[in-house]
Amino acid sequence: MTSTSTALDAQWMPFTANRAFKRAPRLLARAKDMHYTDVDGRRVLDGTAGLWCVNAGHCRDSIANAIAGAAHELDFAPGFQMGHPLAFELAERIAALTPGDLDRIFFTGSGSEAVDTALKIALAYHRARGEPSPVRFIGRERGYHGVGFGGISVGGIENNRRTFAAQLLPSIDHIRHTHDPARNAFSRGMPQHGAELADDLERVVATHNAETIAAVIVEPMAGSTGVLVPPVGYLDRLRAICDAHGILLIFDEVITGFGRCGAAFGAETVGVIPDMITMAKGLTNGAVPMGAVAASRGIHDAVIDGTPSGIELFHGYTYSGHPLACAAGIATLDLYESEGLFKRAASLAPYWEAAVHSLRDVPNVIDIRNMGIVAGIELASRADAIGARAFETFTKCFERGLLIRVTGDTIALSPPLIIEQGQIDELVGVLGETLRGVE
Ligand code: PXG
Ligand code: PLP
Repeated sequence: MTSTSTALDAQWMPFTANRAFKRAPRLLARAKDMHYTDVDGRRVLDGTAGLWCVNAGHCRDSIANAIAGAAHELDFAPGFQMGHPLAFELAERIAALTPGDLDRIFFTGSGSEAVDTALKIALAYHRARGEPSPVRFIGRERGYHGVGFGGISVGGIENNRRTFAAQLLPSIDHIRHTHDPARNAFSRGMPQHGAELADDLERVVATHNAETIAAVIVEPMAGSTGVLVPPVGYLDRLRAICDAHGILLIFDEVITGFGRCGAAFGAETVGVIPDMITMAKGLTNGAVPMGAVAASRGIHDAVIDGTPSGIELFHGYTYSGHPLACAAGIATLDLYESEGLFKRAASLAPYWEAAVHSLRDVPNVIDIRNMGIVAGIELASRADAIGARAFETFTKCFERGLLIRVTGDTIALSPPLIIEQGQIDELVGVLGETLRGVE
């Protein structure tokens, strides 16, 4: 006998309560623009852009056609010691969007792989410069950097680490997170208090000695942990401390990239240029898995020119620069440009901010945070049942035709950037009504 009697047994689902899901599944059948349709024909407004990735809305024809074209023309091309034009074209297109001189692009298959790649490039960079001692990585409490062993090691979400703690990377430390509800609750946009939390990096530097630290990795806006918006001045200060000590700064922009924060990258929104950016999700509008690392020219050249001959970086994935992903990426960047979606996100952000903050007086709401087209709505937890109130809200919203995402007791909203004002009203209206009916 199996534990469930349906055809759902074989798939071991990711980040899912498998038994509960299979007792009461939520199955999506189709999607178009701002909506999903489930297998029962229910139309669901997408308040989460899938999983923060479908920034241009679902099933866009130009992207679908580009993928189909590539599938007919060049299904796969080896990326090791071989290449194909689409990968070079997409790299150039990404390089044109990245800030500063972060214009050397390494392709991966996901955000997790992008993070592991960036960490490896950091080690390779210091080594290529004849400095073997910087090996330590510094992450941040509550950070999410995917699920590879590198990513969970620098990550700061305890649930993602606990089971695997015996085998995490050995030389890691974390700085403090920036969540400070006592001073910043219900901030609109970047909170005013907390720039000085960046000084926690000085504590870590003093503990370990700057010469042992290879890189610091943070999300400009921490999405997965429940939308933690950086305090004004915080990231500038982190940048300054890294510069003072020769430490590389990596921005993990898997969520904040591609318009989510009202510009191509979060780095541009906050006006701070890191040494590397990791990206994924919105790179292909979620249509084909793909991630990438943008490295500064200095990092790239140090590794490439520092190697006398032969392969300069012993790293890469079968699917690095996959033709279908490249075709999807190029078509996606075309759409972002032709529809001006990054600017659209920036100009819609004030309306979005006002709409989500209208939920302030709804029962159990203890904080609302926003940046670009992202919002975190934090609920008070039930005694001994962390996450239960938010999860009940999630299932009830779905029944009413709205997809939201919850993490702990925080509701995270990140709709496609094509959302109309009327749909923002609908999203916030359904969520507010639902919250009023959840004890
Ligand atoms: N870095 C960051 C900052 C992320 O947000 C990853 C790395 C990993 O990317 P991949 O493609 O390997 O999943 C992520 C992914 C959620 C949620 O609802 C967030 C992510 C993935 C799935 C769900 O918070 N972030
Ligand atoms: N495991 C085995 C046995 C492999 O041969 C390969 C790649 O050739 C991998 C894992 C890595 O797969 P990927 O390149 O898709 O990350």
